Amino acid sequence: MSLVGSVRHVTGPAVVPRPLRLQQLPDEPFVLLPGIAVVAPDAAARHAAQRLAALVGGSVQAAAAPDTPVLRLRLLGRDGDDLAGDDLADDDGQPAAERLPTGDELPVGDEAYRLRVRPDGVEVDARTPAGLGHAITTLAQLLTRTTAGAQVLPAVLVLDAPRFAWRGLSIDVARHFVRVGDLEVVVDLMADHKLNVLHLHLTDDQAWRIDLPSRPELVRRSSGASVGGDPGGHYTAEDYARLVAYAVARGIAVVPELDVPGHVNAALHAYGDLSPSGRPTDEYLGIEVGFSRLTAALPATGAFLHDVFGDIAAMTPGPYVHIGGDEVQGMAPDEYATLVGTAAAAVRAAGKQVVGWQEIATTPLEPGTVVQYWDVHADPAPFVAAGAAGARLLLSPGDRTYLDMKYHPGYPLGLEWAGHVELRDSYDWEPATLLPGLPAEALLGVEAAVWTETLRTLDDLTTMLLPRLAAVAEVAWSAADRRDWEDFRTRVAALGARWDAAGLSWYPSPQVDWQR
Ligand code: TNX
Repeated sequence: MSLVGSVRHVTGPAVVPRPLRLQQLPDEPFVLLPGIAVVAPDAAARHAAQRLAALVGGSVQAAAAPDTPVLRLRLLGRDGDDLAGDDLADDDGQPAAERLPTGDELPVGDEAYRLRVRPDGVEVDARTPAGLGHAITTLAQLLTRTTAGAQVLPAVLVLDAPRFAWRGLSIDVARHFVRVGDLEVVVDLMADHKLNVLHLHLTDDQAWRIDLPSRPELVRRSSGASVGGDPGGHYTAEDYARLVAYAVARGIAVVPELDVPGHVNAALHAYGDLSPSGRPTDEYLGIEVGFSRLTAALPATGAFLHDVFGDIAAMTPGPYVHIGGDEVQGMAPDEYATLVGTAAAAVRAAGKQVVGWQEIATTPLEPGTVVQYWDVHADPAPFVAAGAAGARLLLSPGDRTYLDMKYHPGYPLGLEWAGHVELRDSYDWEPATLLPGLPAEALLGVEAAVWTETLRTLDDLTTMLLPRLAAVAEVAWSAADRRDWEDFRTRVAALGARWDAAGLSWYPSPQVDWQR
C-alpha cells in the first residue's frame, strides 16, 4: 500500500441517502488507475457509463481485455418497460424488510441497484438506466483519495432501492425567475441525492414563465419582472425541451405546474377577457397571496384552461401535470370545484395524470389523482378521506420540507409562516404517520419545495437547499428502519467538503460537525 498511500476515511463510507444495505467487505480497497476501463455492453447503459468515466477519469469500452481491472455496468431484465425518468409507477409500498433480499440479489423495483467493489474491480447491476445512475451517485460518494493522491474505493457490497416512488423538489420560478443554466445546477444536485421529480411552479400572480403557443400574450406581457421589480424572464418551448431532456438524462421527470384557479394575476394581466371587468389587471410584484382568481361564469375561462393545459401537456414527456389549486380566498366551493374539475379534465384529455395542492381534496376527484399536502395548519381529515377514496398523497409538510423557511429567527433569507426549519426538523419526521389514518398504499412520496419570494440568486437558492435537501432526500429514499438522526449527522458532515469543491453556497448548520 505504500505507493498508494493511506486512506483518509474518518467515519467510514458516508452515503446519503442511506442505502438499504451497505456492507464493508474485509478486502483491500480498489485502486483506480488513470484511464481505467468502464465496460458497458448495453447501449442503454452508455450515458451512465460516460458519467462514471468522467467521474473517475476512465474510458468507456464495449468489452475489456481478460484479467484487467474494470468498472462494469450491467442492465438486467426489468419488470416494466417505460423509459427511466418517465416512469414513476409505484412498485413499492412494501416495507424495507420485504424488499431486501436475504442473499445478495438485486432488490425489487425499477430503480434498485447492486454495487460490488472488490480489489480487482467494480460491478454495478440495475434494471434501468435510472438504477445505474443511482449506483454511480453512490460510487461518487464512496470515492476517496489517498494521501498519495490515488483514487480508491473501499471494498463494499451495496444493495439499494428507494422507499418512495416520488422523491421530488418543487421550485418556484415565478416569484423570481431561475435561468435554465441555474436549474441544471439544481438538477445535478437532485441527482446527487437520488431525487427523481423536478416540479416547476411556472406561473403565479407575479409572472407567467412558460411560452405556450395558444396564448402568446402570457409571457409577452407577464414575464418581464420578478418580485420587487427584480429582473424577469421566461422559458421558450426550446428552453423547456432542453431542460426536460437534461433532467430525463439524469433519471428525473419534470412535472410542470400552471397554478389555477387562484394565483392567476399574471394571466389576468395578459388577457382582459379573463376578468369580469373585461380589462387587464395591473402587474403585481408584491408577495401577498390569495387575491386573484378565475371566474367560472366567463366564456373565456373554459377555453383558456383547455388551451394552456393542452399545450403544457403536449410539451411534457412525463406522465404528470400539476394544476395548482391552492389558496383561493373568497370563492364559493361550487365555483372552485367547477374550475378545478375543468382544469383536471383538460389535463386528462391530454393524456396526463393530475396533481394538485391539498385544497383540491375538497372537490370530487378521479381515482389516482395526486394530492400534494403542504399546509400543516389545515384539518387533515379531507386528505385522509381522499386517500381512502383512491387519491394518492404527496407529502410536502411546510414545517419539514418547505426549504424557503428560515433556518432560525433572524436568518437573512426566507419566510417564517410555517416556522423555522433547521436541518433536524427536515430529517426527523415519519411520512407513514404524518396523516394518521391514511392508507399506506395511498402514500406516493415526499417532495421538498422552495418558494422564491426572498431568493434572488443561485447562491440564495442553494443556501436554502443545502443541507436540508439531503435530509428530505433521505426521508424519501431510505427505509424507515434505516433512518437515524445521529447516524445521518455524521454522514452528512462529509458532504460539506463536496459542496465546497463544487463551488456551491450552503448553510453550515450548527447541528453538524462539518468536515471542511
Ligand atoms: C404558500 S405552498 C404557497 C405559496 C407561497 C409559499 C411561501 C402553496 C401551495 N402556496 O404561494 O409561495 O407558501 O412559503
